This record gives sequence, structure tokens and C-alpha cells, in this order.
Amino acid sequence: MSSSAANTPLTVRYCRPDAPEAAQAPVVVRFGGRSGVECRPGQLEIRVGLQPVGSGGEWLEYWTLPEGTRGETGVEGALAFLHSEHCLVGAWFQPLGTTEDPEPMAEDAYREILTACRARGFAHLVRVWNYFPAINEPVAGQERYRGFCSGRARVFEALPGYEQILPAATAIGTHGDGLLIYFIATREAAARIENPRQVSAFHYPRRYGPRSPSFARASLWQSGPEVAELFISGTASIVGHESRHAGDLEAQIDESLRNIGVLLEQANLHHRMSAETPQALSLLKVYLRHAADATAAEDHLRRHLGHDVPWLLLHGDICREELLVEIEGLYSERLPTALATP
Ligand code: 3EB
Repeated sequence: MSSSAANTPLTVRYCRPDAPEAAQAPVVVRFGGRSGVECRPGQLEIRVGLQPVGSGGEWLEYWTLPEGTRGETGVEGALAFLHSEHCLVGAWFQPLGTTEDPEPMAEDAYREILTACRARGFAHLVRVWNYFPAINEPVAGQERYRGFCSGRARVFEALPGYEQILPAATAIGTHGDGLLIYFIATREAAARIENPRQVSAFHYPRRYGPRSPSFARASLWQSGPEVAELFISGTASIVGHESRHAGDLEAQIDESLRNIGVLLEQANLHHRMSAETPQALSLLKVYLRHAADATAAEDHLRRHLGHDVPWLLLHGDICREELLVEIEGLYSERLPTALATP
């Protein structure tokens, strides 16, 4: 094993559901069916209630720790977690009806997550995925996504200097189950990267909701001298704070990839990361509002990305009604290291 692999605290990959890697991995993320979390000794299984679409067939995501190490699992209320020496992976799940206001539940969830992470020495949230049903439906006089943002913001905005500690995130609507929030927390703070083409989400004007979305455009977890993970948040066709290309799937994909390209530029400029374009990403996840768009989206993505980047296409609602697509990504930097001296 190369020394850079030995120093990699967390590796994220896709595989087929019946691959042996999936059975052994400390963290497995499955897609389709209903959302939920299962915690067994040494393994956390996260189920995201979003149906895979397109021609790729079934994939799952598996996360591994350095060879020879085992994660320690635990459950505390609605939160299940697995942690190693370097990071904690957690998943919070609770049933949430489609006519319920998500605001108080989001607030409770984030409070419990931050408290549990801190208590175990992993005070820094670097990446969070949020999934819940009927995200664009109105409840309590506003879209449910906005209620969710208010609950989440109440927790983050109470923290000193909160703009500097927000995680990279995704928030997507499922089709009919509970609130699932899963995340990665670390001992050291990650760097945050914003997109100069976009207003920071935490500064969105009021017209998008009473409290702004609490997330960073990307976060960079530098876990060793030659190892870093760049987590790119769900990225959509937004320029400034406005949605672009309503109704045009291909133009929305182009704009989203342009935004991801700018984030990579920023990461290169400020942190000397070496991915230059979205083709260099380690993996992508593409969320589509309409399952019927899958073939067109795949064809268009293929033209941009070729065949080298593994991606998952999932059927889910984007948190602005006019948006048809959102794309998130991970770039894992693995710099070659000199041979270790004996
Ligand atoms: C956007 O840029 C699109 O509320 O956590 C993307 C990623 C979006 C994360 C969140 C929302 C969130 O505003 C929506």
C-alpha cells in the first residue's frame, strides 16, 4: 500500500450493489426505496429515498477507512454514527409527514447533530446531505424548503462567526418519507470555498425565504500533506442569486457545470488543488426533477464529461421550483509522495 493510501482517512466510491466492497465497507449509502438508517457493529447503512434513473443501472456508494482500522458505531436518539480516529460519519433520521412543517424538526436535528459531534471531538461539519419529502409544497404559509432553512439557520446563526464554519451541503426533495440528514464531521476545521459568480447562499436576499440557506458552496478537508477532499455542494443554474434558463434542461446543466468549474478554479487558486475542470472530478451526483429527462441529461452530461467520471443520476426535487437539475461532486486529491525512508 502506498503511503498516500495509508494516510487517506476516508475514501468515497461507487460500486454495484453485489460487489464484495459493499458488504465490508464501514459506510454504505443505498438509493431507492424509502429513506432510513441502519447501524450494525462496525457498519452504518444509509438509505436515501431517491430512485436512480437513466441507463446506468443500480449503484451504491461505499466509504472506506484506512486499511486495518475499524470504525466505532453508536446510536443516540435519532442519530446513528460511525467514527474513526479522524472523522465521524453520522445519519439522523425521523419520519416527517408531507403536510408537516419541517422547521422545528430541522432545528432539533441540527442541534442534536452539532451537540453529538462536539461531545465526541468532531466539532467541524464539513459536508451534509439533507433529504425530505414535498420540498416545494407550501406549509405554514411558505414552501417547506424555506421552513427547513429557517430551522437550520436558527442553529447555525447562533454560533459565533457562523459564516466561516458552514458545511458544504445538498438539500433535495424525496417522494414521501422522513427527514434524513447525513454528514461528515472532522476534528480540524475545513476550508470553505465560495463562488464569485454566485451570491453566497447564506447572503441570499429575503425574497428566497425569511432565513438564508446555511451552507458553503464547497468545503476542503485537507487531512494530510498529500490528501484532500474537496466537497462540492449541490450546484444549480443560479447566477448571482437568480435562477437561469427556466425550463431548459441542457442550459441548466451547462450553467451548473460552469459554476462547478469556477469552484475548482477557486480551489486551485487558493488551495493549490489540481482539478481544473469537472471532468477531473472523482465522482458526481446529478439530481433530476423529472425522471423523463434522464436520457437527455445523460446524453448532455456525456458530451461534457466523457466516460471517465462516475456519476449517479437520481430522481429528486430541486429546492427552487424552476430548477430541473442540480449537480454535486467530490474531488479527492491524492498527490504522489516520495517513498518513505526505512
Ligand atoms: C442553491 O444554490 C441551490 O439548502 O442545503 C444547493 C445546495 C441548494 C444546498 C441547501 C440548497 C442547499 O441555492 C439549492
